[in-house]
Amino acid sequence: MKVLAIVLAGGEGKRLMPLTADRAKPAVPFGGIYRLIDFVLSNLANAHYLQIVVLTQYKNHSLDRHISRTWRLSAMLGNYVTPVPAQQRLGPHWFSGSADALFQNLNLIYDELPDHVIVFGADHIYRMDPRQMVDQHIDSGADVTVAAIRQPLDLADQFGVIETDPSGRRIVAFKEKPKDAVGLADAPDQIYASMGNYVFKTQALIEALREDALDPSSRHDLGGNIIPMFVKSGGAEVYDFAHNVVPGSTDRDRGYWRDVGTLDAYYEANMDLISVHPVFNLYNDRWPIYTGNEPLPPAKFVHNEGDRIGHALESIVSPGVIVSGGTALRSILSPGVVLHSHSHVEDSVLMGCVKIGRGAVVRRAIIDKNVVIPDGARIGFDLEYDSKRFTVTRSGVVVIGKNEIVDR
Ligand code: ADQ
Repeated sequence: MKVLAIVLAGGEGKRLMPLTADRAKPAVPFGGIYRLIDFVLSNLANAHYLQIVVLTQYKNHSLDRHISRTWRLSAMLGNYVTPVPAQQRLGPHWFSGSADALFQNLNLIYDELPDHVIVFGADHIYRMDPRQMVDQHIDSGADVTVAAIRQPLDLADQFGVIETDPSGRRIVAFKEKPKDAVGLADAPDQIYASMGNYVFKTQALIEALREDALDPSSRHDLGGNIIPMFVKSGGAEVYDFAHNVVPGSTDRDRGYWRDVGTLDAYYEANMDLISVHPVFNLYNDRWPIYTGNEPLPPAKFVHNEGDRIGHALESIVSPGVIVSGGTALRSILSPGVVLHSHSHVEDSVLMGCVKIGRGAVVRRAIIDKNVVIPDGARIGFDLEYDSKRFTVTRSGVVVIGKNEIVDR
């Protein structure tokens, strides 16, 4: 049974601004050393789906570079992860929907002639064994199988919302981001949400994409147009993510899935990594999350001026970090971060090479690459002042964009 995997990585990620100001959403750094796209690619690689095409589009430079440097599978064995940038078409159609991206790249499917095509999104944090979904898809004979998970009703307008027949398997309605969703019969405050991960019979996918391409009223969107077409013809089934079991997982992290579509969700997903018993366990070596970084020296914690030892508690500390007389609490310190003496960082995500000046204090912040926080500065205390110079999220997290100059 031949399977081709296509990862959709062209989303603009407007709601993650400023983190997506000059990088595609799937290239946004996460958890110190990873990028968002590493999670889906690791799930596919661990399942031995090793022919993978990544469709890129928006600001794809750092994404392409990350994929081509890190995701180098054995070409001799016919394995690959290939980034494919969108066609540079002129005019208003340059940014097109996900179905159009697949249609434009049908040649990649013809080249491989797979029996089934996996189409997965690129911006979720989770572990999943996709073989279990593919097995169900093959057994049921469905044209398309859509992975689904229960989510709170008040988030319905961010998801494709699925209704099934009484068997719980056949999809009878699929509404993309509805404003008027109703809760499930057995849990009125929940909906059944599409995870944006699909498995298609190859021929059925090709026919649907061709039909959609001819429809001038279509937005050429998988969730908005293609899946509803399959629902109408009766060929769409649901795969319940709650049944997925990944080797090495525990009761605590089984079923974990985060859509990091907003800055607050991104912040919370980072914080999910750092408790003593994390709800997402990076240390499960039976289903590793792969990534690649520059070789850097080990992290070090040093004494400074004899009165204070640099330390970090309940934190993730990456290679190349120097904590020199400062303290970090419940934080993510990415490669090359430096905390100078008497500085204090808590409940924060510091991306690569952020420098925290002497005596500076940072609370509940996301600070993107290369930002220098000057000596004595205070971030996250006066949110009114912070919101004049930075982005402040609904829940009060201060976000400072890449390379931004910060005054005291
Ligand atoms: P969204 O994520 O809002 O909802 P979309 O913006 O189409 O839908 O993005 C889906 C995936 O496709 C993302 O990984 C994105 O990066 C990528 N993408 C979008 N346009 C692309 C293009 N032209 N080329 C390449 N890649 C592109 C989707 C589904 C919902 C589901 C949620 C789950 O539509 O039904 O509930 O995902 O998060």
